[in-house]
Amino acid sequence: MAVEQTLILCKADAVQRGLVGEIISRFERRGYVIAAMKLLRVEESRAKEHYAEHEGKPFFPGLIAYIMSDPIVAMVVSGESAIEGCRQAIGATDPRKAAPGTIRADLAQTIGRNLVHGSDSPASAKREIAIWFEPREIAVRPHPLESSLISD
Ligand code: IDP
Ligand code: MG
Repeated sequence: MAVEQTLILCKADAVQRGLVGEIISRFERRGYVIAAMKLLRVEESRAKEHYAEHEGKPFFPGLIAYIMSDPIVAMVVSGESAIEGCRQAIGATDPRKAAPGTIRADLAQTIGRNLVHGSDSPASAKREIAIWFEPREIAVRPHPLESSLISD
């Protein structure tokens, strides 16, 4: 186990539907910490860089249009095994296949509007965090469990 950082995006539909607070809350309640966060409109070059692995797939143009259709909220979330843990909290790519209790199962309906992005590996997290944040924008914050152990 190790403290990891992962890149989370509340995609355009999450902002449009007013679900950003609900989504952040799910990560916080799980014990993860927001290390960086911003709301921004995505330009095409950054959208394509972020989703480079999907270039050429039939859904790629629609995916880029979706991510650019309204502002998004980008976050760095940290915690013990945060990369896998956040993916688990987000649920399967297709909301119809996602487990109940996950963000996508509880709040989304279709694969093309599945609300959230989460990095899928340490290499992806490193690459993706660098696309959205400068190092100085990422705060080092104590984790709740660590600080309670220290203060007790
Ligand atoms: P992930 O978001 O669960 O990691 P990926 O396979 O990396 O899923 O796909 C990236 C995003 O592309 C998905 O979250 C979804 O928004 C979109 N996407 C993936 N497959 C499809 C599809 O078959 N139709 C429409 N959109 C898709
Ligand atoms: Mg992915």
